[in-house]
Amino acid sequence: MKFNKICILGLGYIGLPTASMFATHGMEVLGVDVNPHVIDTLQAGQLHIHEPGLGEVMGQAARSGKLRVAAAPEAADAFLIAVPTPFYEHDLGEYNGQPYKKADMRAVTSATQAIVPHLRPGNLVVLESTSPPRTTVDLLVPILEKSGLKAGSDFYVAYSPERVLPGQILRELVENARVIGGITPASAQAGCDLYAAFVRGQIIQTDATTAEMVKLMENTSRDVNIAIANEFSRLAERFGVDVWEAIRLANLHPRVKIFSPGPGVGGHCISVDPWFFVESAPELSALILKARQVNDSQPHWVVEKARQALGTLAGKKIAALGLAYKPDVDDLRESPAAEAVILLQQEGATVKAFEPFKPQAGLDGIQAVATLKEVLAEADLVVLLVNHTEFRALTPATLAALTPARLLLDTVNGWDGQDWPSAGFRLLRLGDGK
Ligand code: SAJ
Repeated sequence: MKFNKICILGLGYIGLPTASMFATHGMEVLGVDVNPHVIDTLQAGQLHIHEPGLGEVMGQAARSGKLRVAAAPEAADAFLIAVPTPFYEHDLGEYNGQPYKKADMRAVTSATQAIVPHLRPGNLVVLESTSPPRTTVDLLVPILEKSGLKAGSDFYVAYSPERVLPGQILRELVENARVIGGITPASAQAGCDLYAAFVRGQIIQTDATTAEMVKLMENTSRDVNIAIANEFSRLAERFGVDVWEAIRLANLHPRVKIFSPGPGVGGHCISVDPWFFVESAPELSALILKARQVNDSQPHWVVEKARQALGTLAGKKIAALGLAYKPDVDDLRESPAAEAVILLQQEGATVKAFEPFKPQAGLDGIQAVATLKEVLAEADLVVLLVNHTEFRALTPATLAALTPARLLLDTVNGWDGQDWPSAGFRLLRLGDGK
């Protein structure tokens, strides 16, 4: 199949790079977003998100006239949905007395509804948003068929998960293998024809529900692996072992790959997607639920470590290094670092935080300062919450000159291997029972 014009709904971390890619590979692309701020920013030639290299590709796409942005869709050959699928913050489900989070599919529903008036015979609709199993067949298809057309015979429908790593999106969009699940084999083939425009990795065809499950399995297995690393770190502290040393030694085994413990699991993917399994079949997802609980409780573990270090948290001044959900990104969504800061404050500490990738971060209830100097100026304890390159590079001498604190809590193993005691510091590391 040949596609000349495509319409991409949702211009976030996935939709915008994807739109720019199609546009720089010869297609006419209309990018759609319901947020007027996003449209205004993009129309002014600016970006509303930070992703290395995106500014150049988008600029190139816009200058060529192939990429336009608008608030509503238009007729096209293919429609691609890349809107967020968060969970409801307060509307929890319950199974056997255990609460679980439920997917908020409102953005997918309304994006699909917005396509209906423009749907023509021969069109392709692709869902990219991470979604609970069976969303394509049970949610998308019935809405699209309100057009009077029959899915699978009059038009094609496919699910294709995005699997790119924030920070490396542009490279991974091109190089990663792409799974395309069609509601019919012809739908999968249409999806392959579309993505072949720029994907250089393998393109594999399957059915829509398998493709949905593949995506959820990838992120869920990562979450479960991180949970066991976090549990190992607690066990190591109990038994007087340094978990980082133990993990390094265990990973010498050719078939063992233990992940890294840390202050918890954040971001918009790994901490969210496993809930889609739990919600869809709680009676079959006991391990997945437990892993979520372990990872979600990890910021509390950080607070306990801080309490042990200081005796009491009440009235203590704490400098928190990092608010992002992981190293060297500016994304603060579901960040365990931010959660740890809030919890420390609830225990009576006065916390200042510094996030170098978003120095003006305005997070509710968090006092974020704009410089490293400022965050360190008055502190009893310095907590390293995100393993940013910039923080890892700090030497004992530099830190000693910037802060009166002589107590350090490293939750990400960023400061191991330096001679902290000779600069007068006591270094505590999460997972280090020695
Ligand atoms: N983390 C640990 N220990 C580890 C690895 C990660 O605590 O050993 C934490 C990170 O600090 C972070 C969280 O987990 O808080 C998630 O980070 P991540 O780098 O594991 O993943 P994401 O959320 O940035 O991106 C993931 C990727 N999925 C997989 O690697 C299976 C990416 O390929 C997906 O495209 C993305 O989710 C997504 O959009 O679903």
